[in-house]
Amino acid sequence: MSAVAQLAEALGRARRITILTGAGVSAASGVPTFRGADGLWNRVRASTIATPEAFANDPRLVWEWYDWRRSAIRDTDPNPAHHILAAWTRAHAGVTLITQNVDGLHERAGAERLIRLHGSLWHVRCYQQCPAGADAWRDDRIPLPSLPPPCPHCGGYLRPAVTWFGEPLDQVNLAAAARAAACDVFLSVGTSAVVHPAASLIPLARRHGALVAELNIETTQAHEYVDLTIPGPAADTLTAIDAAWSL
Ligand code: BJW
Repeated sequence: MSAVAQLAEALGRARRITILTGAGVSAASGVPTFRGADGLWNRVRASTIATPEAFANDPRLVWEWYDWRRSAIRDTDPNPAHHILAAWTRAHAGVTLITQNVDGLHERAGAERLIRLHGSLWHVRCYQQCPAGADAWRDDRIPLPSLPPPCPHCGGYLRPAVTWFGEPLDQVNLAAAARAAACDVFLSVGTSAVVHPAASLIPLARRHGALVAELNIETTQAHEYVDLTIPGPAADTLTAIDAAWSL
């Protein structure tokens, strides 16, 4: 039996299904991944852009980079991978989608029960964590009026509401993701599985007894925890699984 057929059969039997996505899911929409030959971290060093220290050192430079990404992503659309995953969340109450992506494409495809582990490019919060500005809110203006944009509450700086290296993930979201790892089938889709704690969900699911499948164009560091590897672009593989799974 093919890996797609095996997975479709397991999905058909499963009560709880959890799907972890990464940048590879948005690649077909034209959103660059982070690692690999054309990855963002090949163009800029993560330490100079995606850390609290980088922002403290040069908030304008960091905001210019986020402003550029926001304007590039604004013109992209969800691809079949986003649409199929969103349809699964709507059709099956046991499906939970966990994403590391900050691009908003799962939301635009209409995903339900979405856990955003690394925040959102389309949200901001007060860098100084003033009482009124500490919780993130949506601000999708492009371009922003000035860089760095001012906090409307205290006049300090706003920052993108994303999770940088060295910052803790939102604990409520992380706890929800860890609970969702206790599932029957766990899919890891389009992530290199190198960034923790997101990548730790894969072995966690395995410890809970889930069948773990990886959908990726390459083998990743998670391969030792994976029961089924389905190579190929996420949009194609998910289309094949969707056709084989009588949901
Ligand atoms: C396709 C495809 C197609 C292409 N179809 N597939 C344990 C061990 C080691 C290190 C650590 C650890 N725990 C913590 C750390 C440190 C660190 C970390 O993980 N470092 C490692 C890199 C070594 N983690 C952190 O710092 C995290 N914070 C933390 O742990 O805090 C602890 C703490 C507690 C208390 C106080 C203080 C601290 C935070 C991590 C934040 C990550 N942030 C980023 C940037 C977000 C904002 C932004 O976008 O600007 O998140 S980095 C970047 O990597 C982004 C992504 O979400 C994340 C994951 O990347 P992803 O999605 O996997 O993309 P790629 O590019 O890596 O892979 C793409 C994949 O797609 C590839 O496999 C391709 O083959 C595939 N692909 N096309 C299918 N068409």
